[in-house]
Amino acid sequence: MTSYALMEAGKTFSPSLYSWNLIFHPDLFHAEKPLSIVLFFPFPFVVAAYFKDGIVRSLLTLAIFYTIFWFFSAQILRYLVPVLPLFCIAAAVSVERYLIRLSFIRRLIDKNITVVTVAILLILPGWVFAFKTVNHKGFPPINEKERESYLSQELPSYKAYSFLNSISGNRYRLYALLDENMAYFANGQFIGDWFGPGRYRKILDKLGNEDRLFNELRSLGAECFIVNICRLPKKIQSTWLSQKKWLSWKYIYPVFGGGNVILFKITGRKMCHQISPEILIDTSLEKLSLNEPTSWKKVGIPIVDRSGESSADGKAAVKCNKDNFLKQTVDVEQNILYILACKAYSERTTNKARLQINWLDKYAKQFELDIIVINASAAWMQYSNVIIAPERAEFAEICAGAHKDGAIWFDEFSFKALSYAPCQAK
Ligand SMILES: [Ca+2]
Repeated sequence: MTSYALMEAGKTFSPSLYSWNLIFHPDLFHAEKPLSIVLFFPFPFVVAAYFKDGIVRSLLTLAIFYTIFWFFSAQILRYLVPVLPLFCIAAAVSVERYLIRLSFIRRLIDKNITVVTVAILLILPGWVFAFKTVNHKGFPPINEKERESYLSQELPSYKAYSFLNSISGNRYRLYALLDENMAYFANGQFIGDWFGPGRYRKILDKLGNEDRLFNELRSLGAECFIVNICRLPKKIQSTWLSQKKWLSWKYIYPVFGGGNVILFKITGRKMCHQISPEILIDTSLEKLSLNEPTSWKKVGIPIVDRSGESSADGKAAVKCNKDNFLKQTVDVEQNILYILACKAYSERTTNKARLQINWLDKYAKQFELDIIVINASAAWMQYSNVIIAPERAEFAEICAGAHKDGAIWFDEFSFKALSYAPCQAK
């Protein structure tokens, strides 16, 4: 629903700026879908009618009170939708009062062609949006296989719920942190929202302390715990990815990772983890031939610096963007958890690093991928995440680049298998 960054949109209040942003910058209000541009055009008529027409004034006063309430609560576009009909009626009355009563306009609307043209113009933005959506995403899925694929692509955490449903059916009680929109896909009981007994605030401040987190989750009756890492507040996300405190937890341990989501099981039995030897070759990019890492494959022309001035370890590091990066292919076992780690920094902190694993089948053909997007720091920092190798995976192609624009420096990669078993009494 909301996020800590969300209130940024509402620091200053200007009705005209707000109307403009609501229509033309809906992303500021976490809009799932944009509002029609048609809503913007009656604005001058509505303002004029407000001072002269009792009906418009009544409708708009109600709409304004609701909008003020919305402004000081969660500024999410869909929460404003209930008041839009009031605005639409006020807009229709205003346009009728001040536009249609003009004689030359009245002469125009007496013609059928005018009515049809206006009707088409009113519905056109919706059709343009639908056309763009289908053009970009294709038609909706029509069978179970297509549905799974579509949801996995559209919803970063969908695979975690699919995994949980497959191993536990509907016999689980899950606490999902920052993932409230996925409640529909959980077959078991689902807890976690911005408000109420399972509100996020109670959990977010306990992520650094397993005992407190365990007690809180258990008091809610949770048996599983999902963390949507990409929606964590920036500071908490940075600490989560760089310190990986969850790795030392004994009673909350990961069983699934992927798409920036980790699914943990909560148990009363103490669990210990085991980490395999390093799987990647030349993790620090030091083995060079003609200034190119010999164990990594280049895509495009990433910049390899071997002066030692840009490296986190040894002499060499690589600067990548979204088109120019390194990748390395390694053997994996399906349904095994892996920890992927690297050190990264960016000269601009607005840049985002992108760790990507392409999963390849036995024919070395890619059939799935996992992407981890990291807010880059201005200094070298280690980032790590846990990912499960999907069924059919025989190889993993580890890629490191920039997410969208910008460039990221990388060094010290790591890819190791992770497993858990009950701790043995000493
Ligand atoms: Ca290095």
